Amino acid sequence: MSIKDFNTKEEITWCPGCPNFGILQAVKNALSDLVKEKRIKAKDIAIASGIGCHAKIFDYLNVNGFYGLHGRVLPLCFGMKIANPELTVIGFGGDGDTYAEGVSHFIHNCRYNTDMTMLVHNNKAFALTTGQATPTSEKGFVGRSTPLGVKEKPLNPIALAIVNGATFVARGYALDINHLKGIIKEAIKHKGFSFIDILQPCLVFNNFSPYLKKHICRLRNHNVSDFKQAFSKSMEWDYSFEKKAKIPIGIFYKIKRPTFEDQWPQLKKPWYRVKRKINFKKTIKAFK
Ligand SMILES: Cc1ncc(C[n+]2csc(CCOP(=O)(O)OP(=O)(O)O)c2C)c(N)n1
Repeated sequence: MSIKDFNTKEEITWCPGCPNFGILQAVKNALSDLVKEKRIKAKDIAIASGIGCHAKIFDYLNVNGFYGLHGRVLPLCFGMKIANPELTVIGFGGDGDTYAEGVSHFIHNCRYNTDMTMLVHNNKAFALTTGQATPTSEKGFVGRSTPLGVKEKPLNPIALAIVNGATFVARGYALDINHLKGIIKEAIKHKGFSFIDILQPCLVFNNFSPYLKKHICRLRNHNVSDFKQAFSKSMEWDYSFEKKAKIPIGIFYKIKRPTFEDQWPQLKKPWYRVKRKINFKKTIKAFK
């Protein structure tokens, strides 16, 4: 399947130049590669999205899936994977979606370690609703809900994921498409819960690309299976805009741990392939 085959006919309504285009391209490139390399089957890809600018990606990718509710990407992904463990499940959330409304799902899915991938388009703002602060907004961020500026410390999703048991944790940059494609491929190939926080400045409501250009660096000489090293690297940037900060991108943590589905005998049998005959008459009678 070529990259073009992942296109849909939908008109793309992101703002011109939005870094979400970079994420879309990186995802299409990664999926096309993985299909060609026979690592995944296109028909088995199932995506889920939240609600927000990020979620429009659902309409722009020619794959199966479920356009979800705000904050509920992960329960959908979890359900799809448990219903059919043969699927390649990928979730797309916003930072508001995942770290505000959906933060409890995020923490628990790190613990569960179901074999699926979560991509967060992190623009440090609720963008579709015109720029309110999210948990990853920097201290001082002035938006529609915070005219006096955010007073709290930002949440660090990389550290949160590592501490709570995610087995693949990475950070990418939406405008570094090739690098991001590489991380997405590794995340999908990983057996377990893989999570990528993708920095995606919003050109209208929170354009921090000039800051990123100065501070982003690649993770090098880093042992991805060392918990302490991964955690310490995750703390190098606290999502604020400090002048001296360095923002590492790449894979922070990658380990093997039994997946949720591997530990349930019921899910090991291919019960999901059994064709069941539903007796509608009996079912309707039961509800009368
Ligand atoms: C339960 C619920 N709460 C609030 C909303 C309103 N809402 C729709 S989109 C959105 C902002 C989404 O922000 P984010 O998840 O960061 O994604 P982005 O638009 O930045 O990509 C909000 C608050 C909603 N649709 N459902």
